[in-house]
Amino acid sequence: MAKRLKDTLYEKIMDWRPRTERLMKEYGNVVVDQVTIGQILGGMRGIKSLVSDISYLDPQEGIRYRGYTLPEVFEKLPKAKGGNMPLVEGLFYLLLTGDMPTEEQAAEVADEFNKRRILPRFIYELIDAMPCCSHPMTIFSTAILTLHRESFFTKKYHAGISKLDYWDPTYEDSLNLLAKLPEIATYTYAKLYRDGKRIQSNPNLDFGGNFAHMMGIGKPYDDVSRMHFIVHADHEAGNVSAHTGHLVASSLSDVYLSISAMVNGLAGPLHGLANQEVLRWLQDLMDKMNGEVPTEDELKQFVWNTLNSGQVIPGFGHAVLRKTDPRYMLQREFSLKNMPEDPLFKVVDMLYNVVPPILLEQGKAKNPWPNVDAQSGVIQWHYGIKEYDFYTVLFGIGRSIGICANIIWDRALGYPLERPKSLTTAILEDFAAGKDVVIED
Ligand code: CMX
Repeated sequence: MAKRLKDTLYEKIMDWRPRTERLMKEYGNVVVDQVTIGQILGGMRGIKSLVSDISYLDPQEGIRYRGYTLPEVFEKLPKAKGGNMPLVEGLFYLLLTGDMPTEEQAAEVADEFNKRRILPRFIYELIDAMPCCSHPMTIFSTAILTLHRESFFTKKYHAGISKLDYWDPTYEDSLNLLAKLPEIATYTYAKLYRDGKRIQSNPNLDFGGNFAHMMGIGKPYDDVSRMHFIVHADHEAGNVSAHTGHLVASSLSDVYLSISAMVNGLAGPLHGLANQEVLRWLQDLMDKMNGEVPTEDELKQFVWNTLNSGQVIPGFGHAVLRKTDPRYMLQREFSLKNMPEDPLFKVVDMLYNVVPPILLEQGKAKNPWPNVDAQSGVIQWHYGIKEYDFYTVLFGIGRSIGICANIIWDRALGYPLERPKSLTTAILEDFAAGKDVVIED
């Protein structure tokens, strides 16, 4: 019988620890990067100051999960029975261990999720008690936060656990939380948009399949869900959601507190909420066109009108990527295969040609190409989820998988409290004037 995931993880941790310990002890003074005033005032773009082994983002190539490109991840992960997309459970195994799982190993994660998926009653009551106009991301974050009282890590910490063992209850909390996210999300959806009519989960289905089942949407929405959760799982450590999760966890806040905070970061329109913004923007266009697919000239004019009114084009641009996002391309391929005649998809595909030259002509965006959010919402819309406020919750489920893997490894490698140093504008002006500024560490 294959080794249990937790045992495999423990061995990996024991192998990895000497590497970071040696880097810290013997090479702690080696210079990796220098920081400019432009970077300090410019949102810390490009400063190499974080570490994550779960994923790495190359500006030209896009994301790699544990060294694998996204097409490789989709090709090599075990597939769901009766579906064409990989199992989300297998992805979690890969992110956590760095090993491509067998079917048996993915099934072990499925079994773990299954045992832990039942929500405490107070979460249903909490969701029921939220004001009706609450944004689904607010409900999602609040539900996760409220689960904090279940934290195994917090109990162990108060009982006096060794620092070397922090990863273990963090692993347990992570599995407990991830297993519950589809139920939290679908109950929120039912409460907000389906008069509370929910569909009970089916323990015989995988993570993505069960999510589709609870949303009440038939095939191939199970594959859509798997694809959606996998492409959104991680994007290295510096983006707002990943960084927030890591930062909050660095104070030894447990996974519930950290993931709730990361969800709040994801809820901003420049980050995860962009998928909702894309649909809002497209609907505005379709309203103006009385539901007709616009001509290319009409589309160009609409894009320019948005830019000239001082707004960004949602779903385009990226802080790190400098090419079309492979997450966009994967979803585009799916759309071309499964919904080529969808009018909204046709508009999205026209935008792929229309927007980049306009952004280049405008000359501001460093990356004129589409990102993941330009394509994800239109697929959800096609399969009947028209309440686009909900889209970022789906992003949040996927992103939680990667951030939990990151936090478990943060604990395993004993990464400390994050605490960069801030300066004042006057100090920056002294640097700019070439003064001899001395700042004690
Ligand atoms: N439309 C219009 N202008 C854009 C733009 C876009 N899609 N993308 C960048 N720009 C502008 C910026 O607003 C900035 O303008 P100012 O100089 O007036 O402030 C200028 O171009 C330079 O920005 P940048 O260095 O290219 O991009 P940033 O790293 O500052 O920001 C991002 C990256 C994603 C916030 C930005 O491209 C954007 O606002 N895109 C639209 C929102 C979006 O799709 N976000 C989702 C990103 C993926 C995700 O995290 O989910």
